[in-house]
Amino acid sequence: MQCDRLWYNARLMTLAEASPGLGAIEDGVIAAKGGRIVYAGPSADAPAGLDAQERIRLDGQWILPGLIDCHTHLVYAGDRAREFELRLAGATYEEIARAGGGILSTVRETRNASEAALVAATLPRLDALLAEGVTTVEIKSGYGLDRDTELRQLRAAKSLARLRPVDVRTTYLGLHALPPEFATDREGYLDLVCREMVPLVAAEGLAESVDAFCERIAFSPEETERVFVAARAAGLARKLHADQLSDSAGAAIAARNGALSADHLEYTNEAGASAMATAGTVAVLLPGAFYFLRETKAPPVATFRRFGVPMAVATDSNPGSSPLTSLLLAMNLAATLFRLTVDECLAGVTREAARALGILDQVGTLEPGKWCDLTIWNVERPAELVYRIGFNPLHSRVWRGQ
Ligand code: DI6
Ligand code: FE
Repeated sequence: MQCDRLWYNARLMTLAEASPGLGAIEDGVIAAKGGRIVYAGPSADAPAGLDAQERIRLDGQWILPGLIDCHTHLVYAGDRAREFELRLAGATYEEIARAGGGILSTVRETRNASEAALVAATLPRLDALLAEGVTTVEIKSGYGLDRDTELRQLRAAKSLARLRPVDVRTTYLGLHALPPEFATDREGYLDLVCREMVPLVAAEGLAESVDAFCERIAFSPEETERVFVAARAAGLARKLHADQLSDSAGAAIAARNGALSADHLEYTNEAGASAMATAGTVAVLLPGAFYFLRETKAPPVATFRRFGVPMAVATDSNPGSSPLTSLLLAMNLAATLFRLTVDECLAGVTREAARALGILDQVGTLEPGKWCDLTIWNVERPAELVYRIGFNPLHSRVWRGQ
């Protein structure tokens, strides 16, 4: 079989579910044609006559699937360094939010930014992720909260995929905070989001999913259900910021609404974890926010394991609670702070992150038929990717076979 490109003399972590562990293969080969994987396995089992226009000999480097950051708020204007200083001086995240700072301060700056300005502000953050091997990134809106700015944020996010070799999955996060012009009219804002915005972003193809911040400082379980009903009617997937700062029954709401994922989950209870397992809802763990807000209650990882809830790891990159643009560091934090195993971390930024975005049939593992998105690492053991702090051993990154 004649292919476009072939990597050999490599070690592979395929992450294929049928394989034991993470599917490690010594002396492996990957071949790509038309951007897709046509073979990934031991060189001894490669189909006879497998050849390629370009043959790349590696030096025993490890090849993993391209990394997937499945929860970010990458597109915004300004920063919140001043709030960071206030928190260092003793103010809490919730106090700052209730005083009109927090998310709403980023909303003010984002409303004043053009689409070009948003793209320009985001590119350095995106490039930081790509430099560590990210090949798919999810990006949420939620810093506009009015019609035009939310659309602008989503368009800016989509346009990043035309500027860089990366797949961008977008999520409409209308229920992130109550915008000031609706401060005395929650019902009016819920109507705008559920009746106008959700159908609009679906019709314009600007988002694949709908998310909400279900929290006592944000939106209630009932309000969350309403936006989920609208999302389902519009044919959009559901995701949820759930149980981050308090137990709001978010995990159960996400599960009940067939959400792809419930994210954060520090305060999730056992019933919520059980419901997630039954629904197949992925637990997206965000240790960057836990660390940066100096939270003390870690998500119930042992309970997720016991019920068989799949776990992903993401940066939650955002200006307020997780100004983090390193998925490698997110893995280290997940291991150190949440006690995830190395294998759970590596699966959490590949296969399980793909599952959390509903694209596991396309990416997330090294298997024939999937996009050939690869990361090639200068490490002796893949555990080094989780173990090191602030060191990037990426040898090269392949997106769609290139
Ligand atoms: N939870 C978070 O951690 C971020 N959004 C959310 O719903 C924080 C966003 C911010 O503070 O700007
Ligand atoms: Fe978030």
